[in-house]
Amino acid sequence: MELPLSNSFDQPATTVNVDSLSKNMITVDLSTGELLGSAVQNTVRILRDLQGIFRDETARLAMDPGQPIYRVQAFMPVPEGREGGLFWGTTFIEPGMVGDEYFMTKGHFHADRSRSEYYLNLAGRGALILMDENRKTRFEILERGSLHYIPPHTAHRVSNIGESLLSFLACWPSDAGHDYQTIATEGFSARLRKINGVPTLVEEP
Ligand code: S6P
Ligand code: ZN
Repeated sequence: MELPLSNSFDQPATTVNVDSLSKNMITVDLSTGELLGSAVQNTVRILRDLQGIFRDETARLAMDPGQPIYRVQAFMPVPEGREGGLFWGTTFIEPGMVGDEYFMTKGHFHADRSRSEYYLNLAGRGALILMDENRKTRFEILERGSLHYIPPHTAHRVSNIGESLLSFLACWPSDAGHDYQTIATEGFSARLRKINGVPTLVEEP
């Protein structure tokens, strides 16, 4: 069967055999968020990769450096940096603690500060920590089905505050880019810590 469809996402439409469509097809397992398809890119972050992220470096160094912390899948149908496209991804964060902090992502501003993003939580319980450019920090609870809009000019990171794997879907502009350096040097103004068993946002001194 012949269909007028593109077999490359940023090329003009051509006629392709329907059998080849499956090569570019992405599916989402709606119970876990797992993206399936040959175009999916995978990144894994283990504890060794997260030097300087957690408050208690002594606690981090006492743990297995190979401990998986989080994994990101991304579908990027146009080159990163190109205006007008959209990327799609799933992040999976393991349950666990480093000292009194939950396993969490590195966190970033978008390199183009005007770019926003959506998160949709699928499984587990988390906290989306948001910091504006005046360093005002707040958090939103992620639970199954919760949708989160990350406004422009807002750094974002996610902590797994539950006992099971956390997974959430994300959609962001292809020209957003990632500024990790600002967080690496200045951090967030507050950290989400487990205090008397409760996730509590604590201002940094
Ligand atoms: C991309 C989006 C997510 C994160 C992912 C990991 O803009 O916000 O896909 O990349 O949750 O976090 P991080 O801070 O290590 O990129
Ligand atoms: Zn982002």
